[in-house]
Amino acid sequence: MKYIKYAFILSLFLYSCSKDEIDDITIDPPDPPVIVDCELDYTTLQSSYNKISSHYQPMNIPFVDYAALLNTTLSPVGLFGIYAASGNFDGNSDPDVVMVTNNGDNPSENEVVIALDGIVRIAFKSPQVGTRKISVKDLNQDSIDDIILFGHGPDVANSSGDYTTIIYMYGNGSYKVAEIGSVSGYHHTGAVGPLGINGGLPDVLEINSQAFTNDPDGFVNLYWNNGLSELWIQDETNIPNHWVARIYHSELFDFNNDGIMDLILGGHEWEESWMATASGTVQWRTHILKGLGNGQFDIENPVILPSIVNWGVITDFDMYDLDKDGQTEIIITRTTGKDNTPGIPWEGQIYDGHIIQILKGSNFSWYEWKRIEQPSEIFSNPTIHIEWPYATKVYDVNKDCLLDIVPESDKLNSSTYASYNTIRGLYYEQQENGNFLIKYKR
Ligand SMILES: [Ca+2]
Ligand SMILES: [Ca+2]
Ligand SMILES: [Ca+2]
Ligand SMILES: [Ca+2]
Repeated sequence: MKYIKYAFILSLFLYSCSKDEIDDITIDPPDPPVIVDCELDYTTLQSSYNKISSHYQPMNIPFVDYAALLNTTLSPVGLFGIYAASGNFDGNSDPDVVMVTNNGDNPSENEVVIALDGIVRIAFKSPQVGTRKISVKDLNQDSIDDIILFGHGPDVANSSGDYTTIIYMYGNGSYKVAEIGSVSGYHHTGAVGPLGINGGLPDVLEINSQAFTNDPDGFVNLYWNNGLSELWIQDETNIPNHWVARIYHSELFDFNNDGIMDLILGGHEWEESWMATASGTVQWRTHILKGLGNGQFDIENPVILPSIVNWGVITDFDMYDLDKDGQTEIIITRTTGKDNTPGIPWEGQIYDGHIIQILKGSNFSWYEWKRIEQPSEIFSNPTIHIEWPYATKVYDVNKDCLLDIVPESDKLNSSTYASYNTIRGLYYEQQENGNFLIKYKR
């Protein structure tokens, strides 16, 4: 009886409504099925041995506005850059970030700033004049990442250089800064991983690309980890100083899964006339040196990787199985460069734009699989050039569990850097068919 009464009242109500109002109260179609985001576990993307290399960075997060974290505004004029790396610097599962400013115009203002769980907690004057690479690895086996700074000092010929420096992080926001390098040098790059000197602990390899001038018979330095004592012993590899005269980027990675770290190297991929008469071989080609263990590498048989004409400046290496076929791909980030170009941004000539080259292969046999081309406006827009992506990130941006490629730079990430507004959020989104599409995360 009660229901009949309600039905009667409802029918009166419906009768009193116009047709439009009746449409308004019709029942909506059922919701489309909810698509659940796919969450990649970044710790599963590398083999257990390659997790001991500083290439392994499961806490990487893209699109961080480093300039905003530092409360600074980047300028298109002058020599100021922010170098950054992610890690676990406080022992919890939220990503932390370390930033080091490299102010070529006023190096005394360089600082190290560490944000824990997104909040700036540590800031101090940088011990380096020209930090150029930050590696992250737990060096003292306390399950908290430590920070390794490679610096080249003033970015000039015959540079006074920088000492390789470690920032030990102790988890409660406390830290210790230690210069481990015994040689101040033009360390544009370096890498951290077990070199087989003292068991499986990560060692530090620093690459001084100017060392061949004052130490032409010398070899690339390494520092082996004496473990929990945080003591470092200087040693050397068998890589001659001349060999790395044009090497500005490097990573340790076991390409052939033999449990010995191999070394991928690149920088300026062109031959200059002086090299022909140099007292040692300058290996200007992008290449892999097979690791032989005990800090030694197979110099006699470098694995030469495919070059790209006029895109000869290497800015980053990444190794991931992008297409889930069980084989690692090598992702090489490049910007423009060739012989006889001025060393400043020069439209279309040097340090202008980027290209992502992806190699397929296995062990020590590699071929170019594909190139990812930048949006055309990067080349046509004269205000976008030198801020090349020095830290490309491989990351699943759109949460479909396919790895995407994010070409990052301090300026591209900075919301206040107006000249880059049109390309901010740029990434290359992997599709099911293995192609990468230009996309923008807004
Ligand atoms: Ca954290
Ligand atoms: Ca540690
Ligand atoms: Ca190997
Ligand atoms: Ca693959």
